[in-house]
Amino acid sequence: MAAAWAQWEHVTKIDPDKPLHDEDSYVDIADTGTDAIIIGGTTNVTEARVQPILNALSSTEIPIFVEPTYRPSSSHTEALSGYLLPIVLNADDPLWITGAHHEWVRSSDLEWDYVHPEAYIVLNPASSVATYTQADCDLDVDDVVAYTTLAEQILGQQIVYLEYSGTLGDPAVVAAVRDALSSAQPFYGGGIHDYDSAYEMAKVADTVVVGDVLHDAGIEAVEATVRGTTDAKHES
Ligand code: 1GP
Repeated sequence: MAAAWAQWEHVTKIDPDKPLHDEDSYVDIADTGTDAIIIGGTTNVTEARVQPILNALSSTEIPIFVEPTYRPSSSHTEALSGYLLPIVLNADDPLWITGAHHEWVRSSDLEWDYVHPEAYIVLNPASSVATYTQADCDLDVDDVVAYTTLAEQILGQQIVYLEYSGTLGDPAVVAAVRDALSSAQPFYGGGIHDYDSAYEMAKVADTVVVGDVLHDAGIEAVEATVRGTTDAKHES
């Protein structure tokens, strides 16, 4: 069976710590043309904050995954397609490599069919995720490619997530990651805010993720990023 994310070209990430823009509502996101929703953020992705968002989205068909920063208490409910568990390969704090995961495995009753790891490489030193995980972002393209190959060939990861959260990354680095992978899927996230930035990154990554644009500029801006992604993938 193909992975849930095999067909994802555009993903919208909801940060439960941030309000939506203006009068936007969560169900509007499902109508933008985005392929999936991830509920995730660096802090406060707690069950208390996630559950109301799941409730608001319960009438939609779109796949919804959670990147928890809490111990998941159950791995699957009707509104939730599953969990994506980040492993931050370049974290200096081992809590974000195996530490938190070890605790979750010890203390949760996880249904493994609904839990999927993502191998993160955090590349914006100014981002809160870099601060939080104490990520070593001082990496050249060969370092990033080496983490990519490590993720796929040594750790058997199926998703390699280049996380430039808050800033638009270097397309050459993203392309190098894509070219280094044989079957794992490259995700790109960071700084996509309009048609052009989405188009540029969708040209070099299988899956692009938008986050801040949802909260800062709203649904119409997300729609523009969907159009940029679709055009990059399907123009003749
Ligand atoms: C964050 O990769 C996502 O985890 C998206 O980044 O918020 O910069 O769009 P932005």
